[in-house]
Amino acid sequence: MKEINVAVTGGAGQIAYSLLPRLISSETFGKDTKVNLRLIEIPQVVEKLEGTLMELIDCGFKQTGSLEATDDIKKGVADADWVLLVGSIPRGIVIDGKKIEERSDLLRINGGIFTGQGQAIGEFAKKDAKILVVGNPANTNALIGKTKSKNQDQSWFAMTGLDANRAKAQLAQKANCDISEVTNMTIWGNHSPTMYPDPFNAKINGLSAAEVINDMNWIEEEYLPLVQQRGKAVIDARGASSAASAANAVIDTVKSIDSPTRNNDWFSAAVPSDGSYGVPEGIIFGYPLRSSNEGEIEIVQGLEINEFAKAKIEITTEELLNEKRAIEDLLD
Ligand code: NAX
Repeated sequence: MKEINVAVTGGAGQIAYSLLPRLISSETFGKDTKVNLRLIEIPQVVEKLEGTLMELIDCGFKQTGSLEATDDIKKGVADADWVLLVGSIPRGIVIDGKKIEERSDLLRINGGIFTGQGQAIGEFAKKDAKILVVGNPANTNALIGKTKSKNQDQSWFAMTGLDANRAKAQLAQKANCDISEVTNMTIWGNHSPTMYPDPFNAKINGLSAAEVINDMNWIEEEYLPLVQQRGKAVIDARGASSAASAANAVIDTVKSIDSPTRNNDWFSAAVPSDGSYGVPEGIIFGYPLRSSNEGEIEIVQGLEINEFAKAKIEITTEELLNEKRAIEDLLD
């Protein structure tokens, strides 16, 4: 059997609880790969991971390798092939007597975390490690982590896969078709309510989804806000944020990155912008991506961006540039 080392921060959180069994079974890395798992938590919580480890042992998967828990990020990411940065400080938490409500405060607090994590990953994870940032604000956290890693050979991604799955599901419902018939979904930009889920380049049975649905009013007034605000709607209904669907999207994203993309399709994740589609370099931006047979990730080029899409992409670009300005000093 091959072996792979996977590090997960936020190991005691609710996404991790849904994610971890699926990581150490055959589901994510295949039947012939043993998964060595390192769970990383903050010192106040790390003891709880003993219980999680017991449950993971009790799953009895053949693909499970060594299991460890630590509050030392350097130890946790040492020799990691994949690092899943799920942990972060949520909005609403009280720190030094102050309730953290503002996105700018959240950016700075989490920015501090991703500074240290990026440095540790750059120094101690595998030379060609892949890193997926889930913890919010995911794109800007990834920007900080990548910058601080000072390691050009590692590949950083921020997760927009849950948004893409949500966007596909809504199109399938509206078109009354099977979700497998919906392909080529792109979430442009930020994992935030400014994201742009693209119904023009998405396809239903190979045709533009927007054309198949043929209802611009629905797209503008219902579809986009529904996908953009889906996270909040889940919190309002469930009293807790999306966890099972987020874990599922982590698995989807890792598999999409690790295996060649099917012909004529693509997947969605945020990567360092390279100027494609007029987006300035220096931010982590949601794009349509393909993974080649050799494991190279490329941004799909040449998609038509109409005036409607252009305006939406500008809004989410502007938000990411503003987020970057708010943490610019952390990028030194
Ligand atoms: P939880 O609050 O249940 O768990 C987070 C865990 O992270 C906690 O156990 C905490 O102790 C740990 N943690 C905090 N700082 C850490 C550090 N420095 N090192 C290691 N662990 C640390 O949150 P959960 O519901 O699991 O969500 C995790 C993150 O995912 C949140 O930031 C959330 O906003 C984000 N999400 C991102 C999504 C995406 O599509 N990109 C969707 C789902 C989710 O909202």
